Amino acid sequence: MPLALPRDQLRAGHELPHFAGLAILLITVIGLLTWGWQLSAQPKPGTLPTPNPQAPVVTSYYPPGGQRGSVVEISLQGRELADALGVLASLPVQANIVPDAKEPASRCVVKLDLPKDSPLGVHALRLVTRRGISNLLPFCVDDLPEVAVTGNNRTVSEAQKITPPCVLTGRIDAEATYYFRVPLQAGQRVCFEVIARRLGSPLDSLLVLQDANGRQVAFSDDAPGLQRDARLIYVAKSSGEYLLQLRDVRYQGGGNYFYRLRVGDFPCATTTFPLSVKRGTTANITFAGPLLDGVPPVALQAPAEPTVLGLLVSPQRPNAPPGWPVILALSQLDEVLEQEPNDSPEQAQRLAMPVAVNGRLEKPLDRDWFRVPVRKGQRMIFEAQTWEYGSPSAVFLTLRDVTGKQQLANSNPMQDPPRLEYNPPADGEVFLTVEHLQYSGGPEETYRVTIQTATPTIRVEALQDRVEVPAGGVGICFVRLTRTDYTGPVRFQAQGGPHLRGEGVMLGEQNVGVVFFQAEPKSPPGAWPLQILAHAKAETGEFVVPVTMTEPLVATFNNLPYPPRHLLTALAASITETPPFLLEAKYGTDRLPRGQTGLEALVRVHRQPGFEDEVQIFAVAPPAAPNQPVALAAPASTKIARGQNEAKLALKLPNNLPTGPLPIVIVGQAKHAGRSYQVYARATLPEIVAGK
Ligand SMILES: [Ca+2]
Ligand SMILES: [Ca+2]
Ligand SMILES: [Ca+2]
Repeated sequence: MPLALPRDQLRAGHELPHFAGLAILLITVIGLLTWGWQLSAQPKPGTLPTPNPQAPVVTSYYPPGGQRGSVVEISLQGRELADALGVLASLPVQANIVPDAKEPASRCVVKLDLPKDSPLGVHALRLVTRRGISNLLPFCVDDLPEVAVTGNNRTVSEAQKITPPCVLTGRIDAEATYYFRVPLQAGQRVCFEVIARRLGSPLDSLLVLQDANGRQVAFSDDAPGLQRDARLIYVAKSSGEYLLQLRDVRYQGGGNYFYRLRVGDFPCATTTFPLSVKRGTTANITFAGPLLDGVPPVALQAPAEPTVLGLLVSPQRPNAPPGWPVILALSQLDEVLEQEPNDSPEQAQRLAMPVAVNGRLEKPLDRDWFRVPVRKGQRMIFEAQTWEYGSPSAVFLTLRDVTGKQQLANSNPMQDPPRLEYNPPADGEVFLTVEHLQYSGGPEETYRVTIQTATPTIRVEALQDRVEVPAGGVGICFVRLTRTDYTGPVRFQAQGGPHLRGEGVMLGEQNVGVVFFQAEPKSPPGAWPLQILAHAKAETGEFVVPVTMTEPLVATFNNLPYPPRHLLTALAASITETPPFLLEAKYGTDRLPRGQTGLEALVRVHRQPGFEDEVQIFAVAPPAAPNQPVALAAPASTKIARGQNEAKLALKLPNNLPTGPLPIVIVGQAKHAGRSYQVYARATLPEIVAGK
């Protein structure tokens, strides 16, 4: 369908170089002007900066999914949605944005053309405008035909008739139960699988199946491994019309309680098996979970890029509907499979080091024994991963010496992940056993245990999921570092598309810092996947860790404990139109002795012709981290008066800052021609140094 506006200008999409499996296509739509919102208040030191006031924010959208090979029309509501350029997606799609004729700032429709070969699963969409990029919108791509739920099916007599295979899409109101009639033949197998929590919906689904006589024959609240989504599997005892009920477990509901309910005879994987493969290798992947009969292994080549953390893999029988995909993790370790029988020390499987062993607690009371070489004084880490990979297993690890005497066990059974640290008193071997904490077992009770010597590692979390940089200006991202046996410096290198670069440094005592971004002048507005890598140098050599955005992603997915692993690195960068002013800050010194609490910055504004307005200036510091207080002891603000070009900003620092670049950013806010602007100052950070 052609676009509705007269000045529509379609530009060929920027097909970007293949980048972490992401590709984007931008299609330009010129919309209407919109009014900015109010200037935000000065944030407290230690809180995240206020978002770019001109960036689009999507507060609701529907539907959150579609069938591949079709065009899906997604209605978006929010603010600053006008002047959209397109969509940044974690899968190759084409998007047309149709602004609402009456309220272009708060409503639009995204027409998403999903290619037939789109990978199934939960993907990420963001709306891109000339002035910023939106929050991440989780979006499902499925293969099953879609059936919209009428919403009137709230009584048995109004039950909606459905014919498998299909996926039902709808929303749940508070206090409501929804009914469906499903004709089944005797012996027919059917699975009902809700995708709601796993898509970021707050719905805690519950399913009940009744036979034609009104007798309950199956029930599911929280299916193992599905993070409170319901899934039930039933083989019909007699032919007839069955009745399915769907509701929230606490009868809650509302506009964002959306769900997708897959119905059919498809495989129901909970994890891949193995759970992880080594980067750059080829592997044959099988699955763990119910209804996997006849599912062939999937051969794949694991990408080598460190920013790809997981791959979506669907279990599928030939000529049958695909099961919902599970996420295969990627690792740097050799991944081996357990070899049964391994139920006794005599049968213990010998493992080389370092390694990750992938196993299953196949039957109740299964115990898996492994024999691991150790060296005196070489500290070892044994860590089990289950829940974050989708496995329902609660794992109990023990370590025994060769005489069978227990040395260690994970004493806190709910520790996530279960972990043992062992300092071998002599060269030799130890026995590792893996058991189920509740002695249960089954084909879906998979686990992965990594066994390695304690080596320096870091984990870096971005405290925001997107970075916006005006053409010719700067942007920022706060990052938090968790160090394990590493006290050296960490250097950040970031890239978002062809015109945007970022860098930052944290020294040995610092655990929170800033990555600064710059966009070339005259860069076109648009958005790109953002890759931030942390480089660290240990005695054992340099290592590189991708920066993840776990906390923002957990929030996006409505506090889902384990948001999709493959989206943990789905950060985004956007280049926005040049604002009417840019800022530059010069600190009074390059090197600041630790303990000195006063610091001054001179802030200059570079005004575009026609911009004379006052600019409010203030400083922002990231939240506190271990060993590192908030870098501002008091709020700091000033203003550059109308027609003036500079002002001094006095900063008060705590006296116990760790050495390294001072993690402070200076922000300016102004209103101009009815719009609110927020601009970060270009600056070289002074370095806190020990002594005088
Ligand atoms: Ca549930
Ligand atoms: Ca086993
Ligand atoms: Ca065993």
